[in-house]
Amino acid sequence: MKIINSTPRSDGFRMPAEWERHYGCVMIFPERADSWQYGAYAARRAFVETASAIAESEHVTVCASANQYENARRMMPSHIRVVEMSSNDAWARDYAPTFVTNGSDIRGINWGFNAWGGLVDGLYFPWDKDDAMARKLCDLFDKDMYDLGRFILEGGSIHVDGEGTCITTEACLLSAGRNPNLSKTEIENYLRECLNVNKVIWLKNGIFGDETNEHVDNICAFVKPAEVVLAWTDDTNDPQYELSRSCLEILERETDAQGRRITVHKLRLPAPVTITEDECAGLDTMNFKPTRTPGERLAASYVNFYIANGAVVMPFFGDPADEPARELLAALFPERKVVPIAARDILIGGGNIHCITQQIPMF
Ligand code: KQY
Repeated sequence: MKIINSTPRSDGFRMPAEWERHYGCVMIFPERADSWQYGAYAARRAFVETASAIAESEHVTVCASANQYENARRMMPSHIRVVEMSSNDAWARDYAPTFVTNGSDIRGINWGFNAWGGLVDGLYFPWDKDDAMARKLCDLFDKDMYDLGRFILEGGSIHVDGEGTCITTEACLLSAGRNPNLSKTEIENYLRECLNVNKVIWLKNGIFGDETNEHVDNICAFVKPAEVVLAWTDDTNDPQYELSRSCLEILERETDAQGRRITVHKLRLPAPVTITEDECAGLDTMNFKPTRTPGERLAASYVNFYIANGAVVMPFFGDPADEPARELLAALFPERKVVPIAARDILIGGGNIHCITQQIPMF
């Protein structure tokens, strides 16, 4: 594995859209007991279901710590590769490499990672093992790497259409805990150079209460060029209403990098999902403080799905909105099977299906 000092743009590499053909997917086996209730046992089952659904149409590699390697190997079906690799938690979207392609080979980007805000408003300390994963994964897949360790970015904070457009949120990328010394223009220039995009659409916010500082992958995702799904509520009393409405206004007046107007499909949210007393009781404390409080609203959204070669793997919350959400995604992805996963145990960790997966483009 070589470290490359130029940029993807200057070398003719670009980040492909998630629906472009994959070689596979990376995931990380959940373990830490202050993220995953009751020792992560139920979360592990949801991870296994997710990995199994994805592995029907692409290679899946699951990274597990030395402590959990044996459990992961036992729980994951045998056609899923399990490798020992240390991490601080299980969010492959955010610290596995972002891969870029030139059409015949791929390279990884290693962004800096500081647990969603470092010592300003990060979610845990330390995060060094997470931060080292992109490099290890580039080595594992024998792919060269652009080292952007100086620039803090998580994979969940960007979405691209593969045709020159990136969507992100100001709440996350301009947050005080990431790159406080860079202006919005400088941050946008990193995205242009590294993802090889010509247009960045800046939404203001994401999902209410999303502890990642409102990653875009929970509120809005491309489903094809010039078409997105947007997490939506019709309840004007819900604090989410204004956040989603502002995104809609921005998307309706924007064009993409090719000058096309953007079609927005509203993907209606479940009723607010809150964590129960019993679930909180199953979480270890962190620095003598609880990591969640009973009644706290979790950032549930159907937008947090993963597009595999043959499937769209989406979260279900046991809500009446589950089925309409499945139907909308099925209509938008007619050539893929939509696979729902009961995702409450992933949500309690603070993210969802998209957050625990990272695609590897075909090479
Ligand atoms: O949503 C994500 N991309 C990660 C959330 C991390 C939460 C840590 N508790």
